[in-house]
Amino acid sequence: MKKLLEKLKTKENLEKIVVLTGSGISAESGISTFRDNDGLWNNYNIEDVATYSGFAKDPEMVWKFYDQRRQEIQNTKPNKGHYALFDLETHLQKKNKEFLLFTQNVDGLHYMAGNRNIYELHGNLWDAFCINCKKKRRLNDVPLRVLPPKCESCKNLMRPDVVWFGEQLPSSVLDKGFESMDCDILMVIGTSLLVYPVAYFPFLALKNKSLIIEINTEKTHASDYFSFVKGKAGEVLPEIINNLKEIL
Ligand code: BJW
Ligand code: ZN
Repeated sequence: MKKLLEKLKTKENLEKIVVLTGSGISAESGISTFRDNDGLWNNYNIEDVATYSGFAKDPEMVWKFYDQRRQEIQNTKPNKGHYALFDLETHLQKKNKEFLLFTQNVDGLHYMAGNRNIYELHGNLWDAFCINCKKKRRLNDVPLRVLPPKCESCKNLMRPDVVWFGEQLPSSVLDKGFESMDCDILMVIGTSLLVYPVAYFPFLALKNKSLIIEINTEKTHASDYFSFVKGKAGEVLPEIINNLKEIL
């Protein structure tokens, strides 16, 4: 941390700050990550619940998995890490500088914290769409009354609007992500950087000579290339962002 704060003091003319978050930022809100010891992928088989073929085999079981996660998330709130990012966006807006927040999270907590310039790379747990006519629906009922939910228009099966393994990310969001890596600072928060194509983002920013601040409770495979700060997002982000605001 000390090293990073020293480095920040030498920076000037910073105009564009980009943030990439993963499930670690929501851990302090009580939401499970995927690959930590108590993570979701230790308790569920990815093939069964996070691929289209798993869904096609047993839609009811997959919907139960997502409905249970929505039930867990409905009682959670953003934490200090989320609010620090809201503070940063508000500050940059006042200064007429650019702020973009890319998240792999599907929990919607960045919206709840107040951030607005958000790009959801892996979808959102509260949205569903019809596998036939693609009509979208916001899922307000928790738990859902009918499982699996059916399309109001064509009566076909709905699916969660999340990105499963083997599926393309929404192209407008992914393209925006790739083009935004020409930033002055990229903050990479609470992600293992094990899932592609998002895991390429920081390496693109590195190529573009951005300062990359990685915040994580553990080093990742990429930490040695970045300015790594070890700690919980909710604990270290407020301090980093307060220091950043002084130079922005
Ligand atoms: C804290 C903390 C605290 C804890 N503070 N930190 C090579 C190149 C390109 C692609 C591939 C490739 N090899 C394989 C692929 C394909 C695949 C992939 O990447 N697989 C890898 C596992 C190897 N990728 C895909 O399939 C993607 N699509 C794609 O590539 O399309 C192109 C294509 C399609 C078809 C044919 C050919 C090409 C889609 C990926 C979709 C991922 N979906 C999920 C599920 C979403 C829905 C749901 O939630 O159920 O997204 S998987 C899961 O992982 C979820 C997350 O968004 C994602 C990332 O996880 P995250 O957030 O990083 O969590 P963890 O648990 O891994 O890490 C948490 C971190 O937080 C840890 O580091 C902790 O230390 C830290 N932490 N507490 C700070 N308090
Ligand atoms: Zn339909």
